Amino acid sequence: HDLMAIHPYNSLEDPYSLYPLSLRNIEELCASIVRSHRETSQYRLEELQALSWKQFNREEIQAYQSKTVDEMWQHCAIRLTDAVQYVVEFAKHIPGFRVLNQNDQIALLKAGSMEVVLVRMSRFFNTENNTVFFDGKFAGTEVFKSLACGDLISAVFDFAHGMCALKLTEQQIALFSALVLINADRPCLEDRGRVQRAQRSIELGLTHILHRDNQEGLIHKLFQRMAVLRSLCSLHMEKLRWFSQRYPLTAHSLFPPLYKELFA
Ligand code: CLR
Repeated sequence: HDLMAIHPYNSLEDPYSLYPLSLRNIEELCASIVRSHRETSQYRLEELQALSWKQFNREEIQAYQSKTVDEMWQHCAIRLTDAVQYVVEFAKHIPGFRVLNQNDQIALLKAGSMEVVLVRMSRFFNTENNTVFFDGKFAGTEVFKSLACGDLISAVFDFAHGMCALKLTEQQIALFSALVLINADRPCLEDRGRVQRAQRSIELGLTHILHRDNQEGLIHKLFQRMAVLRSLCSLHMEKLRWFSQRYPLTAHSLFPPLYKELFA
C-alpha cells in the first residue's frame, strides 16, 4: 500500500488504478461514497422522521385522483427527474465514476439512475402506514391512482417495504447505491474493464463495512434486491412506452428533458 505515498494525486483521482487495494484505500473509498450520499440525499433521516405526521387528507388525495392520466404522469415525471438529478450529483462524486469517459457515465446513468432512486425511496418510506414522502407529505398508493399503472406502483411500494425490512444504515445504503450504479454488466459500455475495476473496489468496500458491522449475511440479500430492481425498471420502461404511445404530445413536449434523455 505504499503506492499511495508515491502517487498520492493519481490515487485520489483513480484509486482503482492501484492494485491491490490496501485497507486504507478501501476505507477512503467508503468514506467518499458515504460523504457523497449524505450531501445528495436531500433530507436527513431525522428530518424525515419529524415530517412523518404530515399525511395527505381526503380532499388532497381526491385532487390527485381527479387529475388526468397525462397530468399526473407529467407531475410524477418532474418529481422523479428531480430525484434523478440528485443521483447524478451522487454519481459525479464517486471516485470511480468521474474517471470514466462521458459515454460510459451516461450508459451507467441510463441503466442505473432509476434503480438508485428506488433504493433511495426506502429512506423516504414509512412502513407503519405504507406511505412515501411525495410533494411535501406522505402518500399511499391511492395517491398515484390516476397514473393508471397500479401494478408498477404496488411493486415499487413492495420493494421499498422490503428494503426497509433490511434496516440498512446510511453507510450501507450509500455503498449499495454506488454498487447499483457502477455495474460492468450494463449494456453499451466502451471501457468495460475500467467499470469492472471500479465495481470490484466498491464491492470490497461494501463487504468491508458489512464485515465491520457484523452483517455479512446482508450481502446475499442485497444481491437479491438488485435482481428485483432490474425487473422494476423494465416495468417502468414498459409503462413509459405505453404512456408515450397514448400521449405522444405530453411525453414529447412536457416531460423534463433529462427524463427523456435517460429513459426514452
Ligand atoms: C425517491 C427518493 C428521492 C426523493 C423522491 C422523489 C420523487 C419520488 C421518489 C423519491 C420515489 C418514487 C416516486 C417519486 C415520485 C413519483 C414516484 C414516489 C421519494 C412514483 C413511484 C410514481 C412513478 C411514476 C412513473 C411511472 C412516472 O430522493
